[in-house]
Amino acid sequence: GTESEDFLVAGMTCSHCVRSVTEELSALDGVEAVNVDLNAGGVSRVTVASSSTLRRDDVRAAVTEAGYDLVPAE
Ligand code: 9UX
Repeated sequence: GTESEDFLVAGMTCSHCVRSVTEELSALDGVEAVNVDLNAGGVSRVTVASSSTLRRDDVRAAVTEAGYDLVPAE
């Protein structure tokens, strides 16, 4: 089934940032939906719904590719 997982991403400040991160994460295997709760200039919560288990390294790589920083797990 589909499960959602939250990640924290720093550095996003506008809707274009949101789109970049969403597009990169959407390209990962099994990802069905991405939601970004934008906190401009701060840390934004990114929720990823996936039908397969997400690997944190893959998520980090996608966020980095988009130009932002995955915040270490809480
Ligand atoms: Mo524009 Mo959002 O450079 O960082 S994409 S503000």
